[in-house]
Amino acid sequence: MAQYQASARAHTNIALIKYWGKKDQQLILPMNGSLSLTLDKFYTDTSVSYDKNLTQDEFYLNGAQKEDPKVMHFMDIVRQNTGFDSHAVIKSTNHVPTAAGLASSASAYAALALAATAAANKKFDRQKLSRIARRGSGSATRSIFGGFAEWLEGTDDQSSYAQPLEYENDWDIRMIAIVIDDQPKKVSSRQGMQTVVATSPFYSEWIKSAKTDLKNIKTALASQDFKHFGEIAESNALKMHALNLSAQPHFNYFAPASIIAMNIIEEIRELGYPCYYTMDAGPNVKVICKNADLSVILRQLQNHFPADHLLVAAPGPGAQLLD
Ligand code: 2P0
Repeated sequence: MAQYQASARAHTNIALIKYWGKKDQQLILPMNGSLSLTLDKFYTDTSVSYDKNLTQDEFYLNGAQKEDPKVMHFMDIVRQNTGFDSHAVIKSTNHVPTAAGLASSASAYAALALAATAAANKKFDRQKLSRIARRGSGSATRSIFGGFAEWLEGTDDQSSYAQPLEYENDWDIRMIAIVIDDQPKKVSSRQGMQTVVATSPFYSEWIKSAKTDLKNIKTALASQDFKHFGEIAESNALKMHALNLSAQPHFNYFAPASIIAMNIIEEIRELGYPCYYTMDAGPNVKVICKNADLSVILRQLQNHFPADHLLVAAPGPGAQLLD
């Protein structure tokens, strides 16, 4: 009897040029292209097992059964793409260090896209997998790929997908996640970006500026200009957060310690160690630096934050099937 079962692992990614707004809510088409780094430390393992006797999908997260309409909707999209219309038992485990607050829909939907299509005996190429993952969560589009990835904004379902950016460099890049808080965010990414698109008076300038940032950060990557690379990433993140401050109603993801962390990174930089921060839809601050400077930067940060709140990650691989 044929086995309709597969398991996959996908790693989370952190955007250095941010996605923050959709031009199509249903297809999840972004307003601008984005660029990210997939990380080795944080990932999701997901198994999918189709069973023709089931009348609906069953979803378990970290061992507990969940009612998650987004997952059910995503499985319908998978069924449209595979033509295989059984329901499934889905078991997902997030491998994120305790209390990191870094669990992400990026790794979740990238792993589910691969496991759910493979379990239906479909071997889709990465471009197609990236398009399917996009329908679950925008940032998942990029987690199909390892290392640096660019999500091409596209104009329709066919043309909006991620691709790897394979530039040679000797940076041996690292990302330090400074764990500030692991509480659930007050405003979800989905809601936050929608409010911003609808109300920020700066939104049209953001799109122009993000497009320029994307072009320039790729030039910096190609020319191995780490200083310029980091400066663009940091500035792009702050512009995204400025949108939130300018929305109606306004909101923000800063905790007091987020601001302290950003100021400390700027001070470490003034000591001569290149390091740059970014922040997403939560208070944790992520810092990029070269491995050669990592120990000095960590030592400086340890003067302000407990060592176990400083998590170091390196570039991680793309989504992969598990045995
Ligand atoms: C990003 N973020 O580019 C941006 C920057 C957070 C801040 O993508 O609505 O969970 O599911 O597409 O992907 C987080 O938002 O939102 C995100 P949906 P998603 O990584």
